[in-house]
Amino acid sequence: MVVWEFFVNNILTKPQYMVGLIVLVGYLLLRKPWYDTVGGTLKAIVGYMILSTGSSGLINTIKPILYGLGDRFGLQAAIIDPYNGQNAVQAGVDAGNPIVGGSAFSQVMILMAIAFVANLILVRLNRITKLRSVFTTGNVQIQQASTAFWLILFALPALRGQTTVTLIIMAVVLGLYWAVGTNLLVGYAQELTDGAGFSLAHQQMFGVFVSTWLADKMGKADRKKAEQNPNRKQSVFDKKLEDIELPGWMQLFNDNMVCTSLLMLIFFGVILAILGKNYIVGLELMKETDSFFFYVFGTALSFAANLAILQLGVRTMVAELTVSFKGISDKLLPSAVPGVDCAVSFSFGSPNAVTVGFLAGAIGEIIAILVLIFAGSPTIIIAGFIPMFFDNATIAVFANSKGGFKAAVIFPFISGLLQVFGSAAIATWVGLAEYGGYLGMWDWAVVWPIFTVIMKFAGFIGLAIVIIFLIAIPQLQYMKDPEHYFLEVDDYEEYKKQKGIETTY
Ligand code: ASC
Repeated sequence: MVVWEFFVNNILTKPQYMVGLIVLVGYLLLRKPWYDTVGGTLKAIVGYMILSTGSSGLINTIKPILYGLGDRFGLQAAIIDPYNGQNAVQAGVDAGNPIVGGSAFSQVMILMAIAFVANLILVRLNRITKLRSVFTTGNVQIQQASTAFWLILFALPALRGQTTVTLIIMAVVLGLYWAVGTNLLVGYAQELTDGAGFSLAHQQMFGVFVSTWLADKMGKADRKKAEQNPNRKQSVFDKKLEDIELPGWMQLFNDNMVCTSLLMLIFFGVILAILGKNYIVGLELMKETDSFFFYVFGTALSFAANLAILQLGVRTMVAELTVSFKGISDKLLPSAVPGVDCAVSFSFGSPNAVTVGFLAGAIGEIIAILVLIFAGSPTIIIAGFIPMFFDNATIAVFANSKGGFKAAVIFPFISGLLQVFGSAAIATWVGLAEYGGYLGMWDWAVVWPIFTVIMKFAGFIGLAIVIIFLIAIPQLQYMKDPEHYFLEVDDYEEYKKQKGIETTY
């Protein structure tokens, strides 16, 4: 128990060390010289730390501004943000809310650990389960374990007053969600990264899958139309963002750093103008004597700076992870890839997709929040930065790779609506809104609420339906192309050759 607790607290929940451990074990299994092993492990950890520095830089700069928007207008609202969501569950547990009455938050940690083991076992048995990816992003696993704990106990009161059996039942659902979600994106991630050998393990895996699938249909329909009518000029919106060549002065936007800076200047310029200098000074984000213009300018440009830091971290880490995971997939987990943070995708595809997705998602969220306010919803939502940015940018990167600019706008926009409406509904229904926050990311605003409804109304039959649904997904993926299903992760070059796929990036 002591060793296990040490592992959970220091490694499993700290993705930088989890990735470091994976790289270390991978290189040891590959029997690399000790200096390569040490060097690679350190680089992977440092790479992850750089990624986190960029991501925290973004979060810490923008978070107070978005919260300020709700506060400025005196809204009593639930914040959608994974950390607030986790705190809300903890507050509910501490307050002895009847849904989780008698539980201690430490049970959430045990749930997370058992679910992680369930994920490993499911992938180890992948000739039967067809699951090819392990969830390694511990920071989001705690948030998800907390929310799943609450939702399942809400839906199935018979499980309250938990025993070990209860935790195991929950862990099966959560471990399946992790394994199935990250497996869903193996194909799209391999395509986007030209076989870098990882998938996403985050909070919008189903969201990215559905959006990319629809974007693919859209892209194919556009290409068909173009073939049928060769004279038709392709619109800018049909093109992939990286293929758009802007004329004259608009070339400015071709450079990602410049494009991000300019668009953020407009976006934050508007928000900060609404908040006003006095309010920002009151939040102690700037001094009275500082120039407001430079505060706005600095905030907007720091977005581009932090994004560049994040991307450097990704490149540093991914290079090591790709090579070393071969050791693990040769010896321990055949035909498997690691599932990593969604931000890793920001270094692939079009960098401008990140910015476009964020803005389109933000507009969707703002519209949805206004609808809630005007419709007199019992729960108003305050948009947190993490769902607004990380979900929508990731969806845009993948959607753009299939359906171009149009898809990179439409799917994050829809995501923004779903995040707000889905979260408002579920957080009110299950009582988490009362504690001020909800996880709010795509899968937790759409997929888990659906699971919760099914389990609430069909009881244990509902639980069985959810489990069977999850188990069936990878089987359906496998049935589509049994011959190449595992080759896609075992040897991507050979896979491409056999499938006649050209390298796109
Ligand atoms: C999350 C979460 C974070 C960020 C990070 C993005 O959901 O909890 O800290 O997204 O993982 O890189």
